[in-house]
Amino acid sequence: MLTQLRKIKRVAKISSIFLLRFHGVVSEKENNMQLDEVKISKAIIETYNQKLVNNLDIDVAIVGGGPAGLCAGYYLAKQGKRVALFERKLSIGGGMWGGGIMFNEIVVQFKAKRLLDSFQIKTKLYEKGYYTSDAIECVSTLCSKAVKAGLTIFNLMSAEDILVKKSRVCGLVLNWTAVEMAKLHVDPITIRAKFVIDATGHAAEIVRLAERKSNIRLKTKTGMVIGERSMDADYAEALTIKNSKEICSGLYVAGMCANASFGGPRMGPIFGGMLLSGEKVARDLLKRL
Ligand code: 48F
Repeated sequence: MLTQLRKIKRVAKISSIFLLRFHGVVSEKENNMQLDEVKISKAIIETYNQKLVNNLDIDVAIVGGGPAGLCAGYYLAKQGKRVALFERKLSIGGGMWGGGIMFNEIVVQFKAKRLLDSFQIKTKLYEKGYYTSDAIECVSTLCSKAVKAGLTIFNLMSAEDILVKKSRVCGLVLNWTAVEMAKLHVDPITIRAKFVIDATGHAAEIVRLAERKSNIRLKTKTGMVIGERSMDADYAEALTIKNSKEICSGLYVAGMCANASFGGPRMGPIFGGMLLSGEKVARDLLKRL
């Protein structure tokens, strides 16, 4: 028995030495390799292509990579849902980078502090009920956590239209932002999603498309986009969360878009409502997916 154990130990030792040496040889070979420019291009094209193809038919498509969209994406992806976010700009983060008047600090209220804590984003108590956080840490951490949870982000892509079947929003019509900016006559592509989230901020672009191009009656008081009201931070923060819901079949609103659609006020550089709104929409959708 003892000799058998010794034999097993010796075999394990020899194979681990062999594996280490083999790995060493391979990594040394890799280290000394010449880079091929065409291979670099091929790697990018093929990998991106696969990423895009994998996201043509998904559970949730989010438009807008501000705090609300990122937060919704994080919670959905964390539960294993197939979710992609499309952002018009090169950078993700929407209006969060600039804090208030380009002073890159944001304020969150007590109710939302738990979210920043859960993302391990540092907060500082300013005064009872008011916490500040570094805007750069917020955006970069939120983005990193969301991607690591499984959210696929496509930047530089704009949703120029929606896919509608029998008055239900069931996908997005997408084009490169560069095409949009240059006003080139290039047709877009379409993706299908069980649900779409409009997280486009003040502009509420996707909801407006549903109303204007498909004559869809929205679940607002007027059946149409009511439009954002002037500043009232406390009321607006509470209302954002209440307004974050399905606005017409297949389409949810989150973040500032929710208030712009339902006629709530703006709130300025306090971001708790945006994060809580993303969390709420994700929670509601998880019950339906
Ligand atoms: O504006 P934004 O940050 O929206 P949010 O998540 O947060 C609002 C706050 O930033 C702030 C506020 C806080 O109190 O009031 O304004 O509701 O992010 C919206 C993102 O959507 C992108 C846009 O570039 C921005 O990054 N976006 C807008 N329309 C489209 C789009 C579109 N059609 N396609 C793709 N992205």
